[in-house]
Amino acid sequence: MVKLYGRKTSINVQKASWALGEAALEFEWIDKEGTFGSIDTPAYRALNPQGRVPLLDDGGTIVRQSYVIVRYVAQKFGAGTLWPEDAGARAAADYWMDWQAADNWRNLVTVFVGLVRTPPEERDAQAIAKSVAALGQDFEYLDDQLAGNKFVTGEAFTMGDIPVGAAAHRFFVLPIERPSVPNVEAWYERLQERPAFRECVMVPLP
Ligand SMILES: N[C@@H](CCC(=O)N[C@@H](CS)C(=O)NCC(=O)O)C(=O)O
Repeated sequence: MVKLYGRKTSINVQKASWALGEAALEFEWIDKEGTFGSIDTPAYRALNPQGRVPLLDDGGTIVRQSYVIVRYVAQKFGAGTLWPEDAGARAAADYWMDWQAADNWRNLVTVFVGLVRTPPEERDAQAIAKSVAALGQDFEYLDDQLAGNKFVTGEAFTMGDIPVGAAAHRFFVLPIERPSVPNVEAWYERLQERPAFRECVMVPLP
């Protein structure tokens, strides 16, 4: 059976578990209820010397890095749905995955770490405010994409929705000012109709 390592409160683990849930795959979830650093053991470091989660073990095939896991699960267990077969359609899904990883992530992580992980007296208010503004712009950009689209690449849910959907959940639950993004809100509500999104992503902030 496929094994997923990592605590459910990690956004990177959320992407992996949500992908597995969308593929309707039964899997063993190791350290689901863990906390930061809980998997810092020699046995785990033998699987991932970086000591990071998530990690997927598919019958001895070890897959690391959340976006790689999403793609692996999509291709192996969700071909034709999560993983668009057409190269152009797949590039569109890849675009939104890479946009989230390369552009949106740095804004989200600055706000998340600043407001959730940093005690108030140690916060860099200026850096947080700058990233809150940039994050708002990110979601305005996504809002334009979602005008007339049910999901990020069109009518159907694909792997392209997964990293952006996990980021959107954090965007909506963080205590920040947000611009008006009605298309993102409608899509976020559509995501909430999906059991795997509710179970894997809509968990309280750590
Ligand atoms: N680029 C990696 C980042 C992995 C990462 O930073 N994971 C964090 C959790 S979000 C981690 O393992 N932190 C240590 C811990 O949770 O114990 C990925 O996308 O998988």
